[in-house]
Amino acid sequence: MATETTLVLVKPDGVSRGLCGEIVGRFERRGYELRGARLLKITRALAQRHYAEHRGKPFFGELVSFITSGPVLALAVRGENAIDGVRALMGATDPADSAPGTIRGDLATLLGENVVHGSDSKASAKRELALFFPDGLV
Ligand code: DAT
Ligand code: MG
Repeated sequence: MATETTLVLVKPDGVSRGLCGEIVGRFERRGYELRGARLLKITRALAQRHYAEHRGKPFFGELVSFITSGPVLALAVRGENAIDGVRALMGATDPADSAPGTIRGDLATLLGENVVHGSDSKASAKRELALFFPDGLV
């Protein structure tokens, strides 16, 4: 176990539904610390870089369209074992499989509109934090 920082995005559906406070509150109540926060509209170029691992998959176009459809809230979230811990609070990728009590299990029903993104490994967190917080201060 170690102190880690991870990237969270409240996706456009979460921002437009007014869920930022609810989602940030869950991370804060668990004991994680906010180290950075930015509300921004992602460009197509940034979306394609962020989701580079999914390039070529059938849903890639939809994914890029959705994540660029409105503002997102990008968060740098820090704490003990934060990368896996944040993913656990988020729940399974498909809200149909997300347990009640998780963010997706409580707040989403659709795979394509699943409210949050969280980095899935140390390497992803480093890469994704650099995309959204390029000044390196988080
Ligand atoms: P996660 O967001 O849990 O890390 P992922 O990285 O596998 O999941 O996929 C990124 C996003 O792409 C996911 O949040 C929702 C969407 N997605 C994943 N698989 C999909 C599929 N089979 N059809 C449509 N959208 C999908
Ligand atoms: Mg992922």
